[in-house]
Order: sequence, then structure tokens, then C-alpha cells
Amino acid sequence: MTTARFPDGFLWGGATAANQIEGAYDEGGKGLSIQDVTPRGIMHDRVAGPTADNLKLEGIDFYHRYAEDIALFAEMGFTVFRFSIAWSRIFPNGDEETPNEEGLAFYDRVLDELEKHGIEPLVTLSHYETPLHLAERYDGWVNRDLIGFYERYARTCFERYGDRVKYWLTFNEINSVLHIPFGSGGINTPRDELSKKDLYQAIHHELVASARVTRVAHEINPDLKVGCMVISMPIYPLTPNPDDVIAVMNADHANLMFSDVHTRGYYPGYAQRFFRENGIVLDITDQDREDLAHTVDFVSFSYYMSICESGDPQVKADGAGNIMGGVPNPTLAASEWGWQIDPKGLRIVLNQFWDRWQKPLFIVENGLGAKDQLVEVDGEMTVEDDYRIAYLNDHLVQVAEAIEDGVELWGYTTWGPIDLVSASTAQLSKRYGFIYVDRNDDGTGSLTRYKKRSFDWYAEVIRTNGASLEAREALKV
Ligand code: BGP
Repeated sequence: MTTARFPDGFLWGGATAANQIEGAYDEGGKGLSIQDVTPRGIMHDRVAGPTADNLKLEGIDFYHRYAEDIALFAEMGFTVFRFSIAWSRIFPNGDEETPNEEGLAFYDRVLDELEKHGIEPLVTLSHYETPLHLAERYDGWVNRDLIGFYERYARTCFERYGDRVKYWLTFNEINSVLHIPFGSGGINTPRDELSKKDLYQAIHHELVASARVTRVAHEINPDLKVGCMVISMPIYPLTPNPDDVIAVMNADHANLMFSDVHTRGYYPGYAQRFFRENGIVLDITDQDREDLAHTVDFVSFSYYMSICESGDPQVKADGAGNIMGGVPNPTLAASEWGWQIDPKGLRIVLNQFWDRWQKPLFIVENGLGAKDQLVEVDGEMTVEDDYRIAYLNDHLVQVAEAIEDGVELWGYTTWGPIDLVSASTAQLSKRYGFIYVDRNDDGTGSLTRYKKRSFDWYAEVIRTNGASLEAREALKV
């Protein structure tokens, strides 16, 4: 047993995204989003229109089964549930003047269900699901008009749900646009044709939009808490060579610029240098500067892995690292999808973020994507997912250490508390859930839900506010 101490009122739960669970891609007046044309996942090229092999079109049918699923979350004792609103349910094309009432009503019903079970909603406004029309007609966030469309959408949500939803996130993993311009920023220009100038102009528009709607939320209701959401990624030097440490510093700057701007309200000096040296002259208006000054209430982030960096171009080239680049860490094991498992990295990143910004933090994604085997035990179908329990246990032990270190942390939501469609690969076999969903990569399956062994384990963690976690040495290679 550990002495893990989580503060009273610590929020425990799980996180999802509309496009990975809802399905019903063309029901209720919904327009198409960029997810409806990326059947192989957001790391891969788009296709012309929706195709039958795209698992996201049906998802796990949360659109029709939300009440049953939320009841299962309540059974685990969730006190928070993170989900996203599909922008294209509210504004099907993204640039309309008035919202789609049927879309708004769907999220009313989801909120009713959460309220019934006393679960606090945590809502992402944009989770990799830009309306397709905005990508095709405007080239997504490259175009300044997106700021206005997004503001209208966010305002609609704050006005409609602001008295029931306190916690809001503006853009999921906003720093991912560096790697996936279409999936993250709705930028239709193919990646190899996109100039650095256009990419950073798009980033600038997103940062301004995020800050502007933070102000709007506070104007509508000063009690609302608005956070940014970034991919966290502790980066270690591959060796003690100072060149490797400089490589780490540069990689950190590229990632942390997004939350630096969100928390400080302006571009830091290292970003100005990067723009200067790359001939990037951004179009920044006085209004933009004023908007950016509206900083976030908290910083939220996903955590799955750490990476190493090297200053040696040869090592970097050879070292096919994790999905987000970098060089593999020779001391760490990896998941079946090659994501390196590093519980202590979570403590490191919590301290780094807290020391850097002194803003409350929220871990809004963490978990293990793994292939599960459905088996029968005592007449019940289940999954004996001890590997998932070990992963989550070891990460949470490090979270407790960070809290001990003095980090202010509001809550923890595991990624995919119920199996869902993977963002990077669009597979269902990359499962994260405490709840198994009977659906296969070829689209077959009954969609029936089954509790895995981790279901009761997580319920116990929540019931004891972390006291049931076990301090033990994390997995070694
Ligand atoms: C994050 C995304 C999520 C989610 C998660 C796991 O990057 O915010 O949408 O899917 O990663 O990734 P994957 O689904 O690719 O395993």
C-alpha cells in the first residue's frame, strides 16, 4: 500500500471524444467533419467522402447508448466525465449564422444523464473534429475567418450549457497541429505543400481564438473555468552531451510554446527568435494581442509517453522513435503500438508544468492501448487486463508523488474508459477501456458492453480516493 494522498474533492473519471464514440455521423442534422474522411486515422491522408470502412461513422454508438454508458461510469464512481461536443452537430458546415437545435438538444440529454448521477462534465469544444466544410472552403485555421466561426460556436455552447458545465477545454492537444495539420487544424493543404508561415499563422489563429473564447466564457459566467489542452511529453537527453541537452531545449520550446502563450498571454522570446530565423512574419493585429492577454484558468494535458532527443543528426535519423518523433529510450519498455511506458515521466511533467506556469493542472488523458481477449469467467464475459491495471496503478502512484511535491492538480481522467475508435490508427482493437465493447476492426460485433477486470479496480481507486494504489517498481525492459 502506498501513502498516496489525493486532495478531497479530487475529480476522478474518464475522457472521450465525440468522433471516437458517438457514431451517428449523419444523424440529427450533423454535418461532415474531417473525421468522416479519415478512415485510417488522423495520421493518414484524407479520402474524398465517408467510406464504409471508417469505424468512426458508427463509433461505439454512444449517440444512442449514452445513458447506458454513463450509468456504467457512475457505477465506477466517476465524479467527472470528459467528452467533446462535435462542432459539426451544432454548426453542420461551421460557417452558418444559427445553430442546429437537434445537435444542441443531444448534448442537453447527455448532460441530464450526467446530472442524474452527480458526474461533473468536462467539455472539449474542439477535439480533432473541425467541420469538413471549413477545411475545404477555408483551408481550416490558416484562414482568419475561423476565429469568428469558432467564437460563435463557443458562445453558443457557453450560453446553452454554461449553467451546467463549469470546466471547458478549447482545443484538444493544440500542439499536435505541428504534426497533423489536417486532423488537428482542419488544414486541407497537403502537409508537404504547407509553408511554415501558413502553419504558424494557423497556430496563431487558434491561439487567438482560444484566448478570445476564454474571455467570452468569463463574460457569460465568471465561475466558468477554461483550460488549454496540450500533449505533454517529457523529453530526456539521450546522453549527457550538452548538444543533446540543447536538442531537448529546442524540442521543449516547440511543444511548450502553445501553453506558454496560453498562460502568459504573449509569445516568448524563443518563439520570436524561431519566427525571425525562419523568415516567418505573422499577421498579428492589435485586437489579437488584446485577445491573447486573456489567459487560461488551468492547464490540462494528455500523457502517454516520454521521448529522448539527440543533437547528433545521424542518431536522430536512425532512431525511429515514438509517434511524435524523437529517439527511443533504451531503458523503457513499449506498448504493442510502440508507445514507451514511463510512469515517472508523468511526475516529471507535472512538476515541470507546475513550476513553469503556477496554474492548476488537470490530467485529461492517460492510459494503455492494448489488444484485449474477451474470456468467460464464472459465466460472465470479461477481460483479465492486469497489464492495464499495472499501467494505470504505476502512473497514479507517480501522480500522488507529484501532489506530494506540491503540484496543484484538479483531477485525472483516463483516456477511453470505454473502448473506442483510436485516433491515430482508427482501429477498435487498440483498446483503452474498463468496459469492453464488442466491435471489431472489420466493423462486425454486437456493440454489447462487458466489464473488464480493471472496472472494479478503478472503482476501488476512486472509492478510496487513491489509497488502494500499490507502490511497486514500474515495468522494466
Ligand atoms: C490523443 C487524442 C485522443 C486519443 C489518444 C490515444 O492524442 O487526444 O483522441 O485517441 O491520443 O491515441 P490513440 O487513439 O491513437 O491510441
